[in-house]
Amino acid sequence: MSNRLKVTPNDLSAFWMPFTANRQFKQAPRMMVSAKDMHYTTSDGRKVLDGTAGLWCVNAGHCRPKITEAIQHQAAELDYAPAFQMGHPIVFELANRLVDLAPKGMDHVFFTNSGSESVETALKMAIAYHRARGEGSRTRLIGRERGYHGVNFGGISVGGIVTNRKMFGTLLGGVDHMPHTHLPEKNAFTKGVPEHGAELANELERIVALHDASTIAAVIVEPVAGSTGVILPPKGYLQKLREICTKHGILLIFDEVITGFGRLGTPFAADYFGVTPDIMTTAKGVSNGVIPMGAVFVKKEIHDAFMTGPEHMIEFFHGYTYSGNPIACAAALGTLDTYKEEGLLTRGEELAPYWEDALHSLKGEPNVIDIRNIGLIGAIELAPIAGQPTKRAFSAFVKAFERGALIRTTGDIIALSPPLIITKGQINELIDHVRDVLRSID
Ligand code: PXG
Ligand code: PLP
Repeated sequence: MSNRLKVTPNDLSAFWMPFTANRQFKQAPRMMVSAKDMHYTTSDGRKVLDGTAGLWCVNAGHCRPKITEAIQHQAAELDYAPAFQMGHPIVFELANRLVDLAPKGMDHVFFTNSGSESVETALKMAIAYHRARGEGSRTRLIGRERGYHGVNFGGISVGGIVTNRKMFGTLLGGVDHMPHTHLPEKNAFTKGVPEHGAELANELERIVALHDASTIAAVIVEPVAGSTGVILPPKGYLQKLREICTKHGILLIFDEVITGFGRLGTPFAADYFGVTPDIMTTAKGVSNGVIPMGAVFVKKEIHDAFMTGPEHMIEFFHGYTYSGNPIACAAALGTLDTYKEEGLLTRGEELAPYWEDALHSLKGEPNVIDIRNIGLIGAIELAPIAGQPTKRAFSAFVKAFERGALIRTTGDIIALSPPLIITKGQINELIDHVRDVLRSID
């Protein structure tokens, strides 16, 4: 066992790594072998401060005892039960706990195993909901430029990241996109939610006028876009989207895969902005990233629209072998217990002002052209090296890792999203690492 943990394998070829420059990585691998709270330990025995909560998911920090124990206990008690036409107690317990935490009116939850699956589930639910109500013409889906909704076909179709779409053919038909809300010329270096750009929500009215509301099922947006480099909604923008959707009978889906479970200092972004969607997709923080899990929250009216027809009939022909897997449920319950005991779902609110000041202290460092923040999310946008986009930020990522901090880069943007247990001292440490790195790279 210890051998397996400590040694870097000498053949890395079999594993085709996701979203990775495989050939480059395999020449100089970066390997984590253990983790505790705010730190990873690398295969060469170095401690690395986790500035990204893994991939925006380890909100309670690493290897937390409640979660570990819950998984161990469940694995020995009930490892798996069929998900279709069968149940087991803790999946119902978890659903109740989640619904209690969710914005008012989101009374039902459907389990998946990832954010991508949550998105597919939500899109299918939206189309099927309208059909169940006798409005089968509502099939169009509206996403947004620069949106990230996972990697499955529905998600990349409504998504707006060109590299994630262009290799994969014609995608889903009947999809349109609103413009993104990144306006650096007006909003650069804004602290928190930007002032300018709420009027971009009116683009939805233009799209509705073009296609007619009777053909549109749903609009899906990330309340705060994470993966594309942290794009915030301008003041009033989400409220406007909500109003337009309500006016035209279009469902509003918030993709809260990143913003869910405390990232903004509230349980969900819906709470932060005071805007309740009709469907909310989550994953990541629901189980602290420890066991794959996703959860789609829906309003009662949507759920109830399916509960018609003969009672012996399946109401929604959709689900995954691992929907509500018992060990994933145990991990999620252990996670919710940890969040509750330590007040983690609102800790970001207390820390946000400190986080904001620390991040914005990087203004003026070499190549920094914008800094954005909200809750415990931060982004530092760098000017690209001429003709070599992404290279500067990637050098920063590698340098930071070598120095002892895990950061994340997308394009030429550094994104930070530490576990919600981070201390002020560790915030300083993380920002100091970034500062030193920015001063040391080309
Ligand atoms: N929706 C949103 C808003 C996401 O951020 C997904 C869906 C897909 O979730 P899964 O579990 O299928 O990966 C995501 C995932 C990054 C990064 O570094 C972001 C994600 C995943 C991996 C890396 O920005 N977001
Ligand atoms: N492919 C095949 C051949 C299957 O039998 C199944 C499930 O039974 C799936 C895909 C879907 O797998 P999952 O339910 O884990 O998404």
